[in-house]
Amino acid sequence: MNIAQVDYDGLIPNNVALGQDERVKRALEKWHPGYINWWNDMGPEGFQESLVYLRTAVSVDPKGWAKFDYVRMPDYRWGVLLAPALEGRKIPFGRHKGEDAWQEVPGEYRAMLRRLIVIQGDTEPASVEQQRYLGKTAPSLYDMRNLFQVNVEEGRHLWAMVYLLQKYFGTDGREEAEALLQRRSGDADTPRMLGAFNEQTPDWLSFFMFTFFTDRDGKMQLEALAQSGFDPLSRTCRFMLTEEAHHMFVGETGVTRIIQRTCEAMKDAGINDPNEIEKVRKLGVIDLSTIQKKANLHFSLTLDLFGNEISTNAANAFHAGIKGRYREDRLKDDHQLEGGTYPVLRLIDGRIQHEDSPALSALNMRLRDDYVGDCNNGVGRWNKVIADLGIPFEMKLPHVAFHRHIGEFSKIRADVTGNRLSDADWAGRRDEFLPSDEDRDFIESLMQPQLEPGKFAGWIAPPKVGIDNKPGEFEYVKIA
Ligand code: BYC
Repeated sequence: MNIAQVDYDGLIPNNVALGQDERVKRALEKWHPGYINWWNDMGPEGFQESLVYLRTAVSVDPKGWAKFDYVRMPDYRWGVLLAPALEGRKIPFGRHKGEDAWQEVPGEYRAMLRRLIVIQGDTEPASVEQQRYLGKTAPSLYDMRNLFQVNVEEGRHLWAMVYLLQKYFGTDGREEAEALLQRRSGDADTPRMLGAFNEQTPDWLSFFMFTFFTDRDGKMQLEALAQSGFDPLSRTCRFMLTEEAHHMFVGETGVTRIIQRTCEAMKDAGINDPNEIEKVRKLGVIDLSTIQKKANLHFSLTLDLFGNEISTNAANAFHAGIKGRYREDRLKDDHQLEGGTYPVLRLIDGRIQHEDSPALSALNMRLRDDYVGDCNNGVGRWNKVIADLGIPFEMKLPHVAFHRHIGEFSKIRADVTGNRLSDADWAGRRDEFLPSDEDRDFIESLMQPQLEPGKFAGWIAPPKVGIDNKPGEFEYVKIA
């Protein structure tokens, strides 16, 4: 079998020779109806009969893996796709460094691996649940199509993790696969596992911020898991990363187009001062300081996804060869980190300061620092658009101690520059930093659907190019 090609003959498209693996094939076929029920209940509301111009993977070859066509979302061919095996691959880090990569789950690491796979799997359907009402307020058919593309691919990422659970974890894998369909984002009794995945995504600015910030955590975590000594996980994550790139494109260009539209409208109206919020809002665009507040919210919620500053879980996972660092294979050190240290920002005697910590225990922070660097590059690109349009405003990431719910800084209140605040000061100033009810109402008032092909809502600029190089008037969604 040619691993690069995907077999579309059976119920479940795959490039893992599922036809020759009766046990797993049957388990996945049994899971399939529950998945479709979940999609119908919790997937995009209101557009399930519409024809959406979606890409589907036909190969895992990085060049030309996707084909585009009109599909009804429930008919999307969700499947199991792994990047090709690298011949002779070795475990790249930790105490087993240099040994052959595992093709089966090593018994002593079974629980740890299962937990990481379940957590990763849990985020995927959660994001679909969070975004399920957005189709109704899409600013264009182009954006609606991108939302649905992201949604079906998050669905496929769930399949990716469920395949690993069903194939490698026996009865408990099957139970976990079932539970992934039972939990619900934001549910009081059966919430999703990580905090940020229980928050709402009430409007399109939030959606773009989520795909910019939270999908970027997805990228970092998948890069770290793609290094895993457990080869099926590594191969799964490597293919997921090719899909993830589009999600971040959606976030980055979405926010950029909003910023661009705001700055253009300000220029046209002769408003140069970004603090003239009411005047800017009267133009029907989102003022830059409200965009900054949304960025503050989504960045801080996403930082929580990196776990605690000092983490034995992270140390154990690295030591075991299960979860590496961001792009471990490009780093130049001993890949074992047993003696080294890493500077971690901590709360010491009430003050926020760096402390050298054992490198193994600091791995969550190392990944988070890489993440912050990656976010800053994106923010730099937003700022270039603002500067090119001549508006004196700079977007900034807030301090990592700002508005945290996990880790050291969850115990304190801090402003966006990292100055500690009393509870009373925080209560008084919160709306300076985070979207207020009034901000939310204003954004909501703009969320009117624009469903005419080639047209865009007034608060967002059109994209530079279409999806699959389609022209501006292209009907990305044929609404049923
Ligand atoms: N919320 O040792 P610690 C994506 C728990 S996004 C709730 O610091 P660790 C996507 C923790 O479970 C990427 N609980 O944790 C994006 C632990 O509990 P137990 C998703 C939390 O393990 C957009 C305890 O606190 N993938 O793909 O070092 C759309 C001690 O914590 C949280 C992954 O995250 C939290 N935020 O780090 C769609 C990769 N943080 O076990 C998709 C897999 C910590 O002691 N997951 N806790 O009861 C991991 O690598 C790690 O589990 C974490 C946490 C980095 C999340």
